[in-house]
Amino acid sequence: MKAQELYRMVSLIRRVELKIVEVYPGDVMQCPVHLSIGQEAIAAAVCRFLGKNDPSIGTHRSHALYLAKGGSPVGLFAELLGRINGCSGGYGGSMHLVDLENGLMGTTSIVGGALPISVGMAMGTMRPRIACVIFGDGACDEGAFYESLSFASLKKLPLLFVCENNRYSVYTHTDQRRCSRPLRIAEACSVRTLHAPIDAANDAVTLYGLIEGEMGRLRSGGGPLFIECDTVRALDHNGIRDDIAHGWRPAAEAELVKRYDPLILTGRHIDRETREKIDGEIRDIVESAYASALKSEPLNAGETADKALFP
Ligand SMILES: Cc1ncc(C[n+]2csc(CCOP(=O)(O)OP(=O)(O)O)c2C)c(N)n1
Ligand SMILES: [Mg+2]
Repeated sequence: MKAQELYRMVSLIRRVELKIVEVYPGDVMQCPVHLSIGQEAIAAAVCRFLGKNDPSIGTHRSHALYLAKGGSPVGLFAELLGRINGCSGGYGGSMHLVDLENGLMGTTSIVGGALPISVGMAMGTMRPRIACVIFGDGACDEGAFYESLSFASLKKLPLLFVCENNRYSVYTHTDQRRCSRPLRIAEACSVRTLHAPIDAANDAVTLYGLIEGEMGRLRSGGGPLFIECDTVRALDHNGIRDDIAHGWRPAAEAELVKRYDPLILTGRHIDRETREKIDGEIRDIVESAYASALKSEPLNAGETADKALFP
């Protein structure tokens, strides 16, 4: 049952992202998009451990987090289309998703910016609730990363750090940067760590099993947990192009994308018939969500968020 639910979420994230890929060339979405294709299993598995009352925050690449936290596909599509029933009222776009009802406090495009905010969220969180932040390897090049780990460790905060290590900050590989294995910094700050190599991190069922044993300690005041998930980005840093085919990342990356496809790895835990049934249901959900988002009213041209929210 758990495997089916995890597969359903990976399938939902993939299908939503593919819908964006399909419609984006028509210029209907006026915001940049950073797609999660290739990395879907991480949010899917992590968010199974989070309830609506566990505040969470993400980055510029957070469609997967929004959906896995329970956000509606209509709210996401409408946000990208700049419609008033978007999850952020149509003002935020892809990088600024909010869903307070489900405990998604926001997502931010400032690399590393979510980390200190998550520390504040954890400070205001009462046991057994926890806070969670999902961020990329690029955030580990920021000073705020060190400060957040250090403070969370010192105060034994109930904070789940999840690093999606796709080894790239835009097109710069971790080999050319300061920190290729972020969990070492967490270890240096006496934060408990867990490493998910790509075959585990891109398989939601395996990743779920890896994390499961750690959640009791985290929820009962044992201090923060840092999970580093190795993964691979399937498409361009930003937008819908295939940057590997354009030569912006080495061809070997395409091999990783193929070999560690989260939909295939997670799908191996259930039978083909069930997989096809789930995929069919998800296809219908996503198509009708997009159609419904398209019917939502657009924002008034020229109106600013402050005027709309605080008239
Ligand atoms: C403080 C800051 N510096 C630079 C940027 C430009 N920028 C946007 S995304 C990005 C790369 C982020 O890489 P990573 O954190 O690994 O996330 P990924 O895109 O790989 O998911 C950069 C440098 C930014 N948004 N904020
Ligand atoms: Mg990265």
